[in-house]
Amino acid sequence: MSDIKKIKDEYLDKLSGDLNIENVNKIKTELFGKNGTISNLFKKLGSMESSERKNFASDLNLAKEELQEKLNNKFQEIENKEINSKLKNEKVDVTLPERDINQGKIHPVSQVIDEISSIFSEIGFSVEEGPDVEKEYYNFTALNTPDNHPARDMHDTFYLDDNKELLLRTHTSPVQVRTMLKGKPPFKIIAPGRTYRSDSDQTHSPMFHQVEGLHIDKDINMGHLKGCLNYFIKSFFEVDKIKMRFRPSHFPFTEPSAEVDIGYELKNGKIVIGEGNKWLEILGCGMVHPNVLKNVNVNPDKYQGYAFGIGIDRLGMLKYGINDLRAFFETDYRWLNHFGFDPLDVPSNYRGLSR
Ligand code: 2NM
Repeated sequence: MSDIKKIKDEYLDKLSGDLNIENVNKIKTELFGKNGTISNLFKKLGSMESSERKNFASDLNLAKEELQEKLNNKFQEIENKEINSKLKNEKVDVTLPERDINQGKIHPVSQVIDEISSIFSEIGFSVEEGPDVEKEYYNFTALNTPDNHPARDMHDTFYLDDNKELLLRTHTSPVQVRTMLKGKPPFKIIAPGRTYRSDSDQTHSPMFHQVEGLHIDKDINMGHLKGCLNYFIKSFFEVDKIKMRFRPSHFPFTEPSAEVDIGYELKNGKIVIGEGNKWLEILGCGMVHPNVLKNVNVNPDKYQGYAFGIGIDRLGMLKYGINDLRAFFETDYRWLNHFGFDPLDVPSNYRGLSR
């Protein structure tokens, strides 16, 4: 028997056994690898007499084809076996109970910030953000609130160092300061975000949320302020008409300054915004003080405008009938499930802001 036939029979026999994928791969290498038995026989062809070569080459090619076919069949056989055993063992048990799906909820504060941002962007305001940890200068001094100013005590500031140079911002006004310092007028922005004051009771949380607005341009006056706020309040509370009054007030960064109340009435113990003869204070505002404009390199003889500050948490409580501020920040899932918003729920007044 020729060498070729012996080798062929030996390997066909080997490949008939019960093999796994590693065994077959090993045999493949033994035969057809760089130094494989068949590969080496092909190398011999070059040094053979032509008379001998013809038969040898023919036998070798036939053996090669036969062995390759056997190898392929073996690979296929093993693969089929695996698939069949998977099909047998990995059945889906349709009688198992379904898994719980935990759909998250959007916190009322996030919801209200989205609503406010949508409303103001409709009338040309863009949204700006800044750091929670602020420099004393941006939070107070630039806002016409010098070192000895009594308004500083009013804010119950959390200072972060002994020199009182770093603090947790007490309002989002420093965002307006930063925006004006890095740009040129006109400015038409709102700044929503977290704010901090050392104050804690049923209606005050040491961390709370504010949105402040700023509109600076040539010839902006208090009429624009009234129109803007009137539009915002109606839009936010989804009413056609609103009762609104401006009470004189004082802020270091505005002159004149005012606090705004809106009319409401109690119906079955619930607050109804709009008509009624009761007043609810909801925001502070005014015309930006010329000193503030000078501090941010805006010429107050050319440019002026209004600013306002609104407490977001209270606004959300009013709109969605939530009565305890502290529950907002207790991260109680039962509360969030009740008062939170479905991420896929698109409200009828949705204005296309994506989160
Ligand atoms: C308020 C009330 C009145 C205010 C002022 C500024 C700035 F930076 F332009 F001077 N931002 N926000 C402002 C004015 C805030 O909150 C009750």
